[in-house]
Amino acid sequence: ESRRKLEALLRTLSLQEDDSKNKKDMESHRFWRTQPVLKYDEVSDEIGAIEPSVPVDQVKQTPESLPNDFEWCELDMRDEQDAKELYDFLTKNYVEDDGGQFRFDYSFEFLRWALQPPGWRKDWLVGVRVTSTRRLVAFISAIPVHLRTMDKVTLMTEINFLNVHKRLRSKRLAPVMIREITRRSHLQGIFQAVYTAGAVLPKPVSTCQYFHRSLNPKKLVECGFSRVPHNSTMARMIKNYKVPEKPALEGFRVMEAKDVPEVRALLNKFLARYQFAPEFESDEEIVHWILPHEKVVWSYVVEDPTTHKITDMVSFYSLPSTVIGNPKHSTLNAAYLFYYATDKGLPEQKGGELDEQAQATFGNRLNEVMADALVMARKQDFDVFNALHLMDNHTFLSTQKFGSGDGFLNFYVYNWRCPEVQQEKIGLVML
Ligand code: MYA
Repeated sequence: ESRRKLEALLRTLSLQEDDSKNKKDMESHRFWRTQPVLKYDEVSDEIGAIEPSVPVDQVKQTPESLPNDFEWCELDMRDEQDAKELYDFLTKNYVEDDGGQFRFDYSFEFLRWALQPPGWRKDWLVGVRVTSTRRLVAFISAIPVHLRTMDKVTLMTEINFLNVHKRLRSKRLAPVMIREITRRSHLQGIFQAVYTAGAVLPKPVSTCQYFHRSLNPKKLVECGFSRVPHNSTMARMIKNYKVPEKPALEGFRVMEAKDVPEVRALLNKFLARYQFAPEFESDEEIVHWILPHEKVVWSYVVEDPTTHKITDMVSFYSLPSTVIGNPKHSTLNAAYLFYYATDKGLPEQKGGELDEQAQATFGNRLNEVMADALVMARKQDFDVFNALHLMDNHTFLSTQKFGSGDGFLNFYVYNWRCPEVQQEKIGLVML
């Protein structure tokens, strides 16, 4: 065990060193050096806007200019054809791993869900088309989020799905997309944003490593996602990663509509443990984000058999990846850990620190809840269960047999000065 931990640590250190080699200096960021973000060498012990908000009537009313032959459009996710077009575009052009082996394949249903939460706007789903052919060649999205940094809650836009067609890369179109979504946020009186990226930009609030829990080791090996360690065999791997047939916690069941208010209270209370986390302002948000949504998000609660109170909840979402150029498999079915909460071991006071006894109760409970989540994910035919090293995931990652991956995710805020946040104090999960 300690050797495994040491190896993981060494791996992290060497990857982080590589990462810093990839990092450009501030001056070479032609775009980002002009934006209200902290510089790499800047640290802040304050929280607040970097540049002041401006009255909405002083915001530029006309769109950013695009190169000739291109035009702005909006994608209406209620419309079958728009949603399909966006799905096709992202499936062919969106994020790939460094080795070019896998590419995210967010499903059509998933995109409809992710882009239409309470408060969504069509003018925040921004595309670029080739004027003559109407072909979609770039996209960026914003949705609203109430983000708490330390003890300050701010309405921000959450930026995601920035994508430029493979053949139009490196032509400085991304900065135009970012300026345009910024303008459209400003038009709604929002001057801060939160986003995550694998890319290293000025300046991460936090950086979290990806961890993976094999559920179907044979397929993962065939896809080139994992390898059989030299001191092991496929048969041993299969045995090692086998999960029980049924969940073990008494009262563990699928979340239902009637649980929404209780789940909201439990989750908001739990998220108070973290320094960088969303606040779910209404039951509608929980209905949207947490209540199970077929083929998109799975959520479970633990109902205490005697008091009938909801004591725990856990959710995960489906994000398959296309396996590029593999003769046997075309898709890797990955589940990603989404929000979870427990009240076991938590002190009554919001966000309070745990004593040793409470920490043990809490850690054991999260392990039990995650073990059951893995059982449910396997039942839904997921090949792998992914999680980041954030929230309280450190309490269960190694006990639940997650292994460290080679990906890192950086968390960023726009026009918001704030101190760096330790990984285990990040409570925001982005899709
Ligand atoms: S993260 C997912 C990003 N998407 C992908 O990785 C999909 C595959 N890749 C692509 O489609 C392109 O490579 C992209 C860049 C579109 C990423 N975030 O046009 P360019 C900077 C921010 O010549 P391209 C997500 O969706 C780069 O450092 N900036 O490059 C969150 C350089 O600037 P500088 C990025 O490769 C998005 C400039 O772009 C990223 O053709 C959050 C080069 O432009 C990145 N992921 O296109 C966006 N990658 O010279 C910010 C590169 O300065 C939101 N760059 O280094 C900010 C808040 C806005 C709202 C504010 C409201 C108040």
